[in-house]
Amino acid sequence: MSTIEQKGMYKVFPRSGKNVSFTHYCPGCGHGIINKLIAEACAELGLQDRTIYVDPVGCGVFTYYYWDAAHISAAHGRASAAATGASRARPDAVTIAYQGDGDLGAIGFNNAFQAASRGEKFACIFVNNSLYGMTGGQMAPTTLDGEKTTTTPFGRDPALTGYPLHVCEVFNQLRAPVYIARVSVADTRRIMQAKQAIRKVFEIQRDGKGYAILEILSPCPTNFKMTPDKAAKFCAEEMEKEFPLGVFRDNSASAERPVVRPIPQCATCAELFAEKTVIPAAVDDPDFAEKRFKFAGYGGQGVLSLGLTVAEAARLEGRHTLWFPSYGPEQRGGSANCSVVVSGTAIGSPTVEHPDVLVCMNQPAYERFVGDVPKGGIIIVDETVPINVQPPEGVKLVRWPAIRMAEEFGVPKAANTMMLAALKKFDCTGLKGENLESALVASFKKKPELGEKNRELLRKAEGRENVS
Ligand SMILES: Cc1ncc(C[n+]2csc(CCOP(=O)(O)OP(=O)(O)O)c2C)c(N)n1
Ligand code: SF4
Repeated sequence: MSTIEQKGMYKVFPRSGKNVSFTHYCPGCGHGIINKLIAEACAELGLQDRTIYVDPVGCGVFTYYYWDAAHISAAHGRASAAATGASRARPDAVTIAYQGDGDLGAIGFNNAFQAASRGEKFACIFVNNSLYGMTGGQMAPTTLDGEKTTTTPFGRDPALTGYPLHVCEVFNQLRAPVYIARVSVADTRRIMQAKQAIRKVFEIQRDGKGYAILEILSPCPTNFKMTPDKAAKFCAEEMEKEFPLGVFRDNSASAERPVVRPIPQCATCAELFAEKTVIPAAVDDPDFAEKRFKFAGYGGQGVLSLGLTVAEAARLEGRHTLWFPSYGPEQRGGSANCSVVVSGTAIGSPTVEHPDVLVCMNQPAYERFVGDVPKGGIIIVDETVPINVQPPEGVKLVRWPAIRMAEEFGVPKAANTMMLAALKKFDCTGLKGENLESALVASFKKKPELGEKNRELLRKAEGRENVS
């Protein structure tokens, strides 16, 4: 790719701490040409301010350094899933998923195929260079019969590894896609055709018409182990025998704008959306010191709802707050934890690596997180947990009889309410006690009698003395 300034691209690419004006692609790589064509089409159509590129893992990974528009980096194979989310959240955006043939054809095939089947409103630009370029040239689903790769050193043998995958032809079995085509960048004539097709998929997205996929045959001289001209020839001659160029479907002229998708109406969502109207905005208060919490135990011990109660109390108080659950694979008995952040200003990340307050309901949870608590922090641990690992210096440890008290009160399931009592008693949250109580009661809104019962138990537990 030349160093001449290109439309739709940044002027310099700040890679590896340097400002350079060339890309990372190998000489003769099709990605470089395709990147330029995409950037030009986007800029020429005046769509830069509306475009969201979803970048892959593969040799195309650095497109966020090159294309001047919004970007999301997806995990390997997940660009179509991320593009689904982006285009649903921003229906008026022009969303472009850029994917290699390993990315889309192998690990990401199902989510790409299902997105196409649902007719998501984005375009997939699918770069087929017949192998895994970034990782050193292994076989991909698109590798040709007899093609040598690092994992098929004697040539791909269909008896062993099957036949090349024809993505356009397979997607052409689906009803929803509006446009399906295959082009190439092997020579100038083909590049000009590719440019037209790329413009077309941008136009389809600009006009909100639905799903489009454009496969682009692309040379990879490095892993073909060929000079750029020989690699381009291989792409034009050998790859096209297996993957003929052409437009498989073009319904763009007749396609209507897809209907706006309704908000999902399962009971929980309906409740959340209904509530949304009454949630007051958080009030900025830079004097309120941010607090980070981790609540951990087994699934079924109520640690997730305990965290949610603290977050809800923060919300009632007009604080910024986030609750972030993490589940083990089991519904009951597996490990579970959640992170809660309460802040006087907007919160950047919901993850909590160093909790100021750690609440542990069991030994594995304690041993997993004890070392993460910083100086000045507090750990509240159920008294049944043996303390085989000492907390870091300057961290206060409270052993609290949550499980025992809940049993004594005749409500064993209320051990999490007992923990809330400890948080209130030792003033760990920085939140008003009345808000903690209200949040607790609100968490039982489907069973109001339990809400009041838990408030009563909370007050009883809070009055508990002789805690080690
Ligand atoms: C989940 C996951 N699995 C595997 C990898 C390793 N990996 C990185 S890129 C890649 C394949 C890239 O090939 P392709 O999608 O064809 O793109 P190209 O590099 O050829 O443009 C693989 C397997 C990864 N990063 N993440
Ligand atoms: S390895 Fe292949 S696909 Fe990757 S940048 Fe080099 S030529 Fe392009």
